[in-house]
Amino acid sequence: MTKISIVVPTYNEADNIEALVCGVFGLGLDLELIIVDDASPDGTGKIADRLCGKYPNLRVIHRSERGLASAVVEGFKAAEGRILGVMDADFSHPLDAVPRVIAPIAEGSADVAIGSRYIPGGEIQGWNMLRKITSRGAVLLARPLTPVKDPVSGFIFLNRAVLDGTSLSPAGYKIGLEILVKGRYRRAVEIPYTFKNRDTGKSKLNIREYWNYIIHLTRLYRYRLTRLFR
Ligand SMILES: Nc1nc2c(ncn2[C@@H]2O[C@H](COP(=O)(O)OP(=O)(O)O)[C@@H](O)[C@H]2O)c(=O)[nH]1
Ligand SMILES: [Mg+2]
Repeated sequence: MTKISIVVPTYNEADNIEALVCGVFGLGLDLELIIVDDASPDGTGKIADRLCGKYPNLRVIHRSERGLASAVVEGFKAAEGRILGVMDADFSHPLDAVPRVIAPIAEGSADVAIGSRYIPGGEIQGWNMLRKITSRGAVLLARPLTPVKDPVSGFIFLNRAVLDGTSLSPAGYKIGLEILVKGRYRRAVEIPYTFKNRDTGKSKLNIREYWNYIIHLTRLYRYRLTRLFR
């Protein structure tokens, strides 16, 4: 079986982390799980450390700075798997969708597989209208960068070779978009899934992250343009 490294960024996920770790290992896949915690005040990092005694394939990286996407980059650097992936800690990316998103990479039919809410069969449950509109707006702003319908997805798997020779420097949340723009891949596929808004804990998405997204987009457009005219 191909070894898979799943990176889960966490900030204040004390209510979710144990169930998530248990659920991921319960999938029965050959995987390592890397939690990257940014000094969560609610003790998520400590809970994760404790779980390492129970799950030999669990590792925890502790950082002192904040940033979802940069935490994932840190996790990828430590990862040993041939397949890399990222998912949230709050069960918004359902466990039963994980094998479906990994499948195209494991089978070799794609280099990047994106869990997608914006293709037929995909759905979002539990978001208010404002959140739905801002997400659609974020997708529109990224449209010229990639044909992928859900480029702001945080549920994504890839061959580690996709990152060879790349230098990832995402600002904010959108690790998937960073990979889609800078990664080296021939085929990216989207796998529909139902995003379920979290039941416990709070979203960390705030106005600052909207601003980070604009900064991130600016960098990615500049990156794309400099390569276009080289
Ligand atoms: N390491 C790290 N993880 C973060 C940070 N912000 C959010 N996360 C994690 O990233 C995932 C998605 O965040 P969430 O707040 O649920 O965002 P939403 O689903 O877009 O509302 C969750 O697992 C969070 O714990 C951060 O600054 N650092
Ligand atoms: Mg969430």
